[in-house]
Amino acid sequence: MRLSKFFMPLLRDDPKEAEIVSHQLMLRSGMIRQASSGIYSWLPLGHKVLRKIEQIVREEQDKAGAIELLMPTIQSADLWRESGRYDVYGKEMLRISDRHDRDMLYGPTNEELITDIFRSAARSYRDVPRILYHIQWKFRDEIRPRFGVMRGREFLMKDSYSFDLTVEGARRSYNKMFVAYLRTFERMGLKSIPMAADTGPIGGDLSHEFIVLAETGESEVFCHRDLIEKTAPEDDIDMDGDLSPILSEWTSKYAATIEKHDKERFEAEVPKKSRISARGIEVGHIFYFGTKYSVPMNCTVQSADGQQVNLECGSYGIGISRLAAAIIEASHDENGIIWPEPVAPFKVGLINLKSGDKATDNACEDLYNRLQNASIEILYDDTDDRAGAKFAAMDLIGLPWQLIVGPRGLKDKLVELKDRRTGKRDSLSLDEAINRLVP
Ligand code: 5CA
Repeated sequence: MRLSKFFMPLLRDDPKEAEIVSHQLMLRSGMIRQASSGIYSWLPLGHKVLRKIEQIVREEQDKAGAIELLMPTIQSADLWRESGRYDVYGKEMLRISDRHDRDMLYGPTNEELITDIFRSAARSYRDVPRILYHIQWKFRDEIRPRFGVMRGREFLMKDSYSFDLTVEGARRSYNKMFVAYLRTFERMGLKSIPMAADTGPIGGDLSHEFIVLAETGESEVFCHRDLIEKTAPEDDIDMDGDLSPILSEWTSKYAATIEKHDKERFEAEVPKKSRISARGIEVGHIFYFGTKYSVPMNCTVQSADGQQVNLECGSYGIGISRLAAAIIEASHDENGIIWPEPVAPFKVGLINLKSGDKATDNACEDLYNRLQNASIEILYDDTDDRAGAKFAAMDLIGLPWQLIVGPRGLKDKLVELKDRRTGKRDSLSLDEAINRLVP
C-alpha cells in the first residue's frame, strides 16, 4: 500500500477525551473514530488489526473443533422471555420495536438464540458434543462507556457455545476452550492469566476470566507470580486428548479477580514474595452453566437408552475489539504503538527519505515491488513529507520493521532496517534487507 493512496488520518495532538494510552494511540494513529458515545468506526489501519486478531481467534477455535456460523445482531425478545432473561437484563439491553410493534433487541450475547437453533436441530446423543461459535457485533448500553474500544457500547465479540450430554462431556468442552484461549492470547504476544471469576448475568458456577495485566486495567486481580512466567501449550497439542492436566497446572496456583478474592487463602497459599496484586484487562471469559438455558428452553436430545436429556452447556467469549486496545496497553513506548508481528496492520514500513530523488525513488520502487511480490504486507511512505515527520508517523503506527532509504546510504548501496521494538538499526544491501524480511 502506498501511503499517498491510503486513508490514515493521523492526529497531531493528544486527544483530550482519551484517558489511557491505548485510546490516545488508537485515535492519534487513525485506527478508530468515535461515532457516538461508546460506538466507533474502524478506519483502515484499525480494521486491518481487527481482522488479524479475529483470524487468530478463528484459527484457534477451529483447531479446538469449534464450528463457525453467523447469527444476526438483532434478536426477538420472545426467546429472552423463554429463558427468563428479558426482564433480568435491565437497562444494558438495547430494546427496539419494529414497525409491527414487535419487541426486538440488539444482542448483548447469544445463549438464547444458539439454544433455539440447537434445540430445533439436535435429536439424539449422536448430535453432541458440538461447539458452535460466531464473531459478531454486540451491544450493551454500558452506564460508563470509556477508554475507547476497551469498554464500548458496540463491540466485536467471539462467542462460542458448547452442547454436551453429560457434565463430564461439558467439562471436556470447557477444557478445550480454556486451552484454546491460552494459545490464542499468546499468539498475539499477550500474557494472559486465567482467574477464577464471577459469572454475573450469564450464570453458572464454573468460570474463568482471562486477564492481561496492565496498570490501566479495570479489574483488580490477585495471583501467584509463577503464573506470569508460564507459557501456553504448543501447537502440536492434541485438542481431543485429555486436557485436564493442563487445567490443573494452570488453576492449582492462586489467581482470582476481586469478586472472588479471598484474602486469607491468598496469604496462606502464596508466599509473600510471590504475591501479585495488580490491575488487569479481561480479554476473555468462559462459563460452564449446565442446564441454565436448556431446561427453560427445553433443549434436549434422546440418550442411548431412550431418555430425553437436557443438554449441559457452556459459553465462551473473547473481546476482539477490546483486544486491539489491550495489545497496545501491553506493547507501546513514548513514541507510539509497537505491534507484535502477528497482529500488525503491515509488517514493514518503507520510508523514502527524499521523494523526487531519482535513485531513492527507484530503490524504493524496487524494494516495494519485490516485497509485495513476496506477499509481505508493506506500507510505503512515498509522500513528500519531511524525513522527521515520516519517522515520527512510522513510530506512532508501530509497524514491526522500518526500511529506511535515502540518497546518502544508497551511495554505498545501503539501506537501513530498523526494529521498532528495540530501535536497533542495521545497514544492509537491498538484497540483504529483503532476505531479512522474507521468511
Ligand atoms: N456470553 C458470554 C460468553 S460468550 C459473555 O457474554 N461473556 S462476557 O460478558 O464476559 O463477554 C465476553 C468478552 O467480551 C469479555 O471477556 C470482554 O473481553 C468482552 N467485552 C464485554 N463487554 C465489553 C465492552 N463493553 N466493550 C468491549 N469488550 C467487551
